[in-house]
Amino acid sequence: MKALEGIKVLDFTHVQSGPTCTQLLGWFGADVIKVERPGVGDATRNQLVDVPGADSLYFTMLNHNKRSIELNPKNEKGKAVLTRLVEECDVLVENFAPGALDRMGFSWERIQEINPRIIMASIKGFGPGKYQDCKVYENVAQCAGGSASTTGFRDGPPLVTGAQVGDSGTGLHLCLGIVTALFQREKTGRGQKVTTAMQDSVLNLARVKLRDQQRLEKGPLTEYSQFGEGIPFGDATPRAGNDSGGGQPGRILKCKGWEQDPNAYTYFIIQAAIWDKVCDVIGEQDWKTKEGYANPPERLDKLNEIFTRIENWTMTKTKFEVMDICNPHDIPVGPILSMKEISEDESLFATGTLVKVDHPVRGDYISVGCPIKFSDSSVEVKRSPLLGEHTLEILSDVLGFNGEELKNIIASGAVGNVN
Ligand code: CAO
Repeated sequence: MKALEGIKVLDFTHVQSGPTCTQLLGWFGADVIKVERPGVGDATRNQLVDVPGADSLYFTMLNHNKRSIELNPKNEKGKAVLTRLVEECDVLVENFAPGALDRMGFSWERIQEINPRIIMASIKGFGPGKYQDCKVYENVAQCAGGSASTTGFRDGPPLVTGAQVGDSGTGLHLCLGIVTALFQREKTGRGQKVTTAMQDSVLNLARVKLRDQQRLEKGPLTEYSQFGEGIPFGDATPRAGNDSGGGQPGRILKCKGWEQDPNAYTYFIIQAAIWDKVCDVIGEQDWKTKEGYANPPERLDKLNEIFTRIENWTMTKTKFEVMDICNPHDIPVGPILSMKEISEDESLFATGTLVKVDHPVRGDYISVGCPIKFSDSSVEVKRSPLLGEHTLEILSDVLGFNGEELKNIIASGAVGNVN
């Protein structure tokens, strides 16, 4: 059995944020019906193309476990089909620019009128306010949500991160909102509107930096390297380089081979509880008792010296040797893994976190599977649909159109070319 078996999702999403959400619902067992513009489809099908003629990895990796119907709701017959889909589905998910769904004639009021049990879930860039009408992409959200201003080094510009906290992060938030609303519907019988703004989701993920903003009003942030270096703080949470956010000194240090390999680095944390072990490992036993080194607060102005010494040691080991030596002592370290190393990690394939998927046009490719594991709900990763691959079966099997009615819908051009 799959957790969301029996739940039908009208997936009106495109690009990354919305598809991340509906892909999760598909993995959880919902029947996800992706509505795409006839002949065009989700723009990502043709973005960053690596195999000419095939759907891009951008699309295939975000649209597993979905069926695709081509449908233009701006056409009269298309409107009728979309109305039937709204009647039939439990959830509608969309991430159009603000106002686009209303312009199609499907406002929240109209959708509720058609199906009072439906949950309508939307992603927008910003919540209500002066930016509510803006179109927003990943990096804009990272900047507006406080991530960029707190990422990077103090003496460099703000940085965006590789993890797609704006798009995929918002999709995750929305997915949680949807299953929560489904849970509430079990008791009330009513649907509701669920909205997530990308700015809000990024801010939620950057909440420790808002914590620091308020701490800063009470005094300097002593765990930031900047404090130990005697550099005064401004009035906003600064960028902290690779300092650890939890208050324990930590840095990224070079490992053996760093001169050739851009990822020959390890993260290294020196918690108070394992200080003696760190001293043993690097051969500085006297630091355990030496004045200025023995106690954490005394070490704050010596972190550059201490980490340089630790790095002299890590540079004699590979990042994996550092892990092997430090882990038995509970010294928190972590190798900086490249995407190449990750994509070749058999243990990730064994858990289903990485999966090999076959695709009729592009052939085999690697994708990230469901990162959430259930003990009593199986997750099967299926390939993404071709554009309009399921138009006919959705029209007939899900919506019950047949005979003349079906012919008229197809002839109207509302559903693209149906073979
Ligand atoms: N048939 C016919 N028309 C369709 C259609 C279909 N199946 N699906 C969408 N359209 C139309 C929309 O109705 C809209 O038309 P109007 O503007 O004339 O009303 C048009 O396609 C464009 O939609 P859009 O404005 O959403 O798309 P865009 O490419 O211009 O903008 C994006 C993309 C992502 C910036 C915008 O959708 C947005 O801000 N979304 C919310 C935030 C978000 O999710 N951002 C993350 C994107 S991932 O980085």
